Amino acid sequence: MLNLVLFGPPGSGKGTQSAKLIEKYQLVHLSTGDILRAEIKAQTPLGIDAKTRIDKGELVPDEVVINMISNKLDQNHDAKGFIFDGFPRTTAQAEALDNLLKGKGTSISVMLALDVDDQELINRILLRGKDSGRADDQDLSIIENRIAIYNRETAVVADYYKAQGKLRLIHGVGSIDDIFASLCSSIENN
Ligand code: B4P
Repeated sequence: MLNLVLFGPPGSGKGTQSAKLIEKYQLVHLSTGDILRAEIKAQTPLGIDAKTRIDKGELVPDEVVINMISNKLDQNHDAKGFIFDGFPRTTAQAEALDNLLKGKGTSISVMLALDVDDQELINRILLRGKDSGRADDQDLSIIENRIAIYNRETAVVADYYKAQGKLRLIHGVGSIDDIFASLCSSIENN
């Protein structure tokens, strides 16, 4: 199985590149951001609680997202592989993911980490905020909070995969197609 973690700060291109990777490698896409937004739209109790956190740029509790991913893995027995987009975002989530995959006799193949400077992240997210309708995309202080939380709690997850020899750093500024080509070359030379 090909199991990819697509990693990077908010606005680094995870969702954008996931769409292209899924098409090329026929993987099942598991985006915790997308799943949470679907829960918010459906106004489930989980979604109502998640919205208060997401709108402030905070992370949703580990146990909530770990359960979501566990359910999605169970629903996709026949997958050729998975692309984890926006998950794991903490070391506890990374450890839980390793255990879930181990229970299914598989593991993460590689972590692809998109590297983008903060000002570019802010510009991209504000631009998307003009039509995304996402409250967390429209306010500079919320975007800065998301980036600060990334630096404080999420960036360290790269070290977790580095220790396993699975981290690949990808320059994430430039054309979407050029970045996609770098991602594919990292996957195929893995
Ligand atoms: P996510 O949905 O994961 O949102 P994101 O970090 O903003 O990344 P996204 O994938 O959407 O953006 P992309 O970089 O593709 O998370 C949202 C929130 O949900 C989190 O803040 C958190 O509260 C919660 N959450 C999610 N997962 C969680 C977890 N595991 N644990 C706890 N909480 C969790 O694209 C950004 C923009 O850049 C787009 O408009 C795109 O068009 C543009 N872009 C992309 N590539 C570009 C390029 N090369 N050049 C120019 N623009 C580009």
